[in-house]
Amino acid sequence: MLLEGKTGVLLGVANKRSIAFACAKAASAQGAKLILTCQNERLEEATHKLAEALPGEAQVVICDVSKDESLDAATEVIAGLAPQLDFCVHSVAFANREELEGRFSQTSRSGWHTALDVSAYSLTAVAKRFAPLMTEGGSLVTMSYLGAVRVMPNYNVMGPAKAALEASVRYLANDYGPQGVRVNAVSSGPIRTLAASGISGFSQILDIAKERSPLRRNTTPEEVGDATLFLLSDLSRGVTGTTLWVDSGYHTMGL
Ligand code: IMJ
Repeated sequence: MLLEGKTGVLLGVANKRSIAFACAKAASAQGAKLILTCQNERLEEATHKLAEALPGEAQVVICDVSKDESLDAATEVIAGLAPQLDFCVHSVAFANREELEGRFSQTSRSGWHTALDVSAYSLTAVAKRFAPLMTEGGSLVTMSYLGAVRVMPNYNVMGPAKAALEASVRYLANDYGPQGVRVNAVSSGPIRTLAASGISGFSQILDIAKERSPLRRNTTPEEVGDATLFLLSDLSRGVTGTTLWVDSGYHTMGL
């Protein structure tokens, strides 16, 4: 029971296939008390159903990471639900659909703003509110992708967004380290989730990852959940400010 007696918040549980839900399952199975967030009231019931599917206790709180007022309200509710917070999984990203095709060089100012705001700034927005609740130390984990450091077809503005996210992990780790709050990212291999739906060429990307990665298989949500569990637990107490690759080793190959 690696997370016995601990309470954590998970942002980005959209459905059963979500990486955040795999993290929730892994954490819940290790005794954690969970708080799942959803963007608005419209998604509340579906999120409750997901919470009920977990082995342990899980509550639902509305939190739209693109709105300071929503983040403030959610923080207040969370502070009331738990005497203290121990961990948070940030598994949120969004870019306008039209930015995820064609040439990166054609990115619009508003497309850049939306992608960087929702996918990168939101980590800092969450950290500044939740870290003060982590009075006995804590662990914050976010999700990244190879597109942060290499060019991936159609990933476009999400590349700079994930690069900013990974840089933010380092700066947040430095800010919150003295109070025992660790901040890390998991860089997952491609997985067919809602965030990959309708992305042109995604099947080919999965095939290539499987063919060329050292482990010769695709990444599963369970693998990401278990690596995240490690980063959330005290097993990783000496680890902060880093990106952990969970991609069958794909990133290490030259060709
Ligand atoms: C997303 C776009 C292009 C290529 C992609 C992805 N590859 C992978 C993803 C190769 C693995 C999924 N990924 C890592 C993401 O970060 C996805 C972010 C995303 C997805 C959507 C789809 C629906 C939408 N906006 C989005 N914004 C961000 O409207």
